[in-house]
Amino acid sequence: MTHQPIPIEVVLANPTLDKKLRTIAEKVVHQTRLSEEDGILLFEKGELGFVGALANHVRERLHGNTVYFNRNFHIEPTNVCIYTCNFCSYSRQYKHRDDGWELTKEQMLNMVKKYDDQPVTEVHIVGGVHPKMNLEFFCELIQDINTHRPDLHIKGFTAVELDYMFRKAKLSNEEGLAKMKAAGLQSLPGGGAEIFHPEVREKICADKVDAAGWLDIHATAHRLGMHSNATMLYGHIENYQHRVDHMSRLRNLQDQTGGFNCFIPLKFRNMDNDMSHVPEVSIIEDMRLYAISRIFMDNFKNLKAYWPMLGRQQAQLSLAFGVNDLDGTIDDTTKIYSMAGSEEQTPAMSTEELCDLITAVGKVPVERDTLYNSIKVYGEAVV
Ligand code: V47
Ligand code: SF4
Repeated sequence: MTHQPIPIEVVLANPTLDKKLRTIAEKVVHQTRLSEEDGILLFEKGELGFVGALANHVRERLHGNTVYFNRNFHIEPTNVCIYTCNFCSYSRQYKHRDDGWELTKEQMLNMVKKYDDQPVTEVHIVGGVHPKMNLEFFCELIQDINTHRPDLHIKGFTAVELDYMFRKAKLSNEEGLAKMKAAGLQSLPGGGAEIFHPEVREKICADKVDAAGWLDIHATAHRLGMHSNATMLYGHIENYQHRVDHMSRLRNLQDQTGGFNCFIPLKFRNMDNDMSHVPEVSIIEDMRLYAISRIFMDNFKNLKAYWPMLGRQQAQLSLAFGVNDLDGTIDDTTKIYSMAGSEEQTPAMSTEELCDLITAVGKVPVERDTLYNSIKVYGEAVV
């Protein structure tokens, strides 16, 4: 069974299709950029089947049947954090640091050495903002990893972590990033973006870097020849306007730099945090969000579903709603989602399992590197 969404021609042949939605569908066929109003209308009126058909059309034009995954592992240096984001289930304040963890450089290097015989291509390093883990500490860590295993792509540190490290070192974003690049940092992950709009940001993560600061760090990294990802934390107190505003700011920066590799919507999970009273959104809303972001973010080549957060089955379903990348860690020890209530309590999936999940819905798994160069095509889709 291929679970193919409705072809866009069938959608357009429906004589009762809403006039404004028809205009949007025609724009998608003609590859005309959607306005922010179009994006909001899709959230307000676009039914799952409709947005899925449009998103699948875009996905097939860009990627055919390919679904990417990569082999990486995560290092989380600490969960001690000076910030107090209300949605975070993972961090511990500095005064309660005995309840959290802080890894030494040696411990982190040993984690890298554990993968010496394995064909991983990337290490992803992200954690809390610890007041004592500074720029010098992380530059040394990156240098040591790079010396030990130069073929490993080092993707690390959200704009939130970098902003703090650079301010503490009294360096500009450009000076700080240049130092980290010289040490061996190659890409930035997409975390810390949350929702850019101040109406929401001030309520959920008031004390960390604001939208302008986040965007400036990514723009500067792109100028220095580095690539990065972008995320959006959705499904809490934001409304459709806030989502579209967020995606629009990212789309504008991508127009200027072309430095983003992918967009990763992150579903808010509500266990054990200060927003536990906020209900999680339904799977239908998740899939509509993926589809609309695929349609709206026309200059982002890749849309990633991060399965440890979404869950395996929903991640598989997302492949019919615009997603073309499952991240796909082989041994993911990340705690940020398991502590927030994701059903993936021990998020580890073998390459075989991941490929089966992809071929079962008629797609072709392709291992990629961090920059989306294909490494290996894994067989044909089961149709
Ligand atoms: O910025 C925190 C999110 C992000 C919760 O670039 C939560 O390849 C849901 O950005 N519910 C960090 N989400 C992780 C991240 C990431 C993950 C995987 C791949 C990449 C990449 C980046 O995690 C934070 C925040 O948006 N987060 N708490 C929560 N309760
Ligand atoms: Fe700290 Fe990141 Fe958690 Fe915010 S989301 S409290 S910055 S670890």
